[in-house]
Amino acid sequence: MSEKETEPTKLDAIVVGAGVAGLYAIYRLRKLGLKVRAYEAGSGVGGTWFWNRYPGCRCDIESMEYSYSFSNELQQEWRWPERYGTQPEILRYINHVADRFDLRRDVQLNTRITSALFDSKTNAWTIKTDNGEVVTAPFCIMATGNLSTPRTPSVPGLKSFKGKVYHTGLWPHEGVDFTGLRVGVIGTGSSGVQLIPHVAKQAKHLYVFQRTANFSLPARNAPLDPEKERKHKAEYPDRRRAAYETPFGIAGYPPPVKSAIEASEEERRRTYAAKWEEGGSINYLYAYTDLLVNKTSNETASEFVREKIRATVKDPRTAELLCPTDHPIGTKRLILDTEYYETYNRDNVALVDIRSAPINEITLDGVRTANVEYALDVIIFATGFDAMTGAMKEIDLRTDKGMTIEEKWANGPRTYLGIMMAGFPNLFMITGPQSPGVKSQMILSCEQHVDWIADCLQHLRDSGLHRIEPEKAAEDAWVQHTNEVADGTLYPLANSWYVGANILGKPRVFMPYVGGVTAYRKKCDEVAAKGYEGFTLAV
Ligand code: N01
Repeated sequence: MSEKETEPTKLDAIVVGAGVAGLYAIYRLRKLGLKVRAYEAGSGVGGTWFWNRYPGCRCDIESMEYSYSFSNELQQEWRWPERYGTQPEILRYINHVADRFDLRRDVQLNTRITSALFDSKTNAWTIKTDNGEVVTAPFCIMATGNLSTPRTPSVPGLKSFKGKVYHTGLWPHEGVDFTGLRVGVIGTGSSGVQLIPHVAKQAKHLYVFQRTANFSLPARNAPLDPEKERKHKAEYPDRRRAAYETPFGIAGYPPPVKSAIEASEEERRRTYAAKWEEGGSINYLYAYTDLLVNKTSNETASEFVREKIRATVKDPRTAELLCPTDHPIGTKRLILDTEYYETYNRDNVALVDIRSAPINEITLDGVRTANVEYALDVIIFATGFDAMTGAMKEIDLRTDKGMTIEEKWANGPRTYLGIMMAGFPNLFMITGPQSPGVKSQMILSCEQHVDWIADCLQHLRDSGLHRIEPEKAAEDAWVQHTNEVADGTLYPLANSWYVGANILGKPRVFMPYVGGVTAYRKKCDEVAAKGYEGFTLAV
């Protein structure tokens, strides 16, 4: 045993991850006077915005909303140049927050947590890092992110490819120049759709290997209108409060008032056309009350987008392949793009349908489908993440009572409120499965969870308590409620990462809570107000 291991670092709270959630956790827990430290695998802070540096990476929620609300000075001072933040801009913002609030001194970079063990005699978590450090604290907070475990499918022959291979979620810091190269992109989710127009402008030839077509809407990105910014800033505190009263935690879109089938065909077309011109995914889904619960209604919104695709893409066969037919619009993350469909009108871009002729192998020279071998210099995997559960399952997370995360989540995640799990005392998750996280404005949800956790830790301290754990019955009821809410919507119809469909062998369970931010926060607040109802608290 090294000296380091015999003398563990002692903290009041361990935070795993220094993205948006982890940084705010440091800020908030420090205010309680706790000794806290975040351990971060990356060489910088920023989480998802640190890793996802592919060309075209940009947020799909407007900048004025997608930002921290905890400091009015911060939200007044910071200037977003565009309607939607680019990855470099958002990363610059997160770094600014880390500096402005002096958070870096409690962040340890280049450090991956490999294991976490709870000792029920001391009520403490002990974590080990990949550089051999041992750290112990009564509380451990997983700020590990929902889309932080990139996955490359195991295609036969991948190792034999003599060109370069990239994943959008692990993009090289120095960037990549595609000039003169033959590039293949596998995957057409949000990452692929954002990346493809940029690569197309540089590459000699681009092949897009599409298994499933996705719906995408024009982002209509533009420089931020100074008058809009001024008005938004004047109303910021009210707008932040209003956001909590909306299903997705985003204020500013007028809530829908009627069903799509109550509207005439002409009225619907006018409505969808106006939303299409305005840009914004929530905006589009807000056209009518029932787009995410009624298939007939949804089909009107889906077909409108398909018509736009057919009108944009000149080659009718390509256009038809790009029209999604296997899921209702909005049941997968609705993508925002800039010139995605237009890109297929370029002479140097070809769409390859790998649904009808799958990729059989990767060869020395490129990708071989059932029909053709495509010669390539570069392959980019835009194939997504082991979402929502992947990051925590990568850690050897267990208790001295023999509970492991592997077993706990063997048939899909089980949590109480997406914040804690029965059998894992004193372990908190920020935007864990069965919370609205990924179905909301993420920063708002991170702040809500961190605030709830901080209030909980304060309550424990004030009450002389040292241990908190959900009751199994409360967890079971929450899991059941989450499933029932999802089953009342169209979401489970899609083969999305929300149900783990992108990971071979992952149990098909709908993971986010889709009852809306308003109902969810009310529930969390009620639970706390009733003395942490559904939790067992102990000395
Ligand atoms: O990943 P995805 P992503 N062979 O899982 C395909 C957020 N995000 O990185 O649908 C061939 O959505 C797969 O095909 P299929 C956002 O929440 C936000 O794009 O499984 N293809 C699909 O086309 C988003 O939803 C922004 O048939 C394979 C693609 O790869 C989430 O991150 C930007 C395959 C994966 O799509 C994930 O997005 C970027 C295989 N073996 C990301 N395996 C913003 O705008 C997978 N695919 C904020």
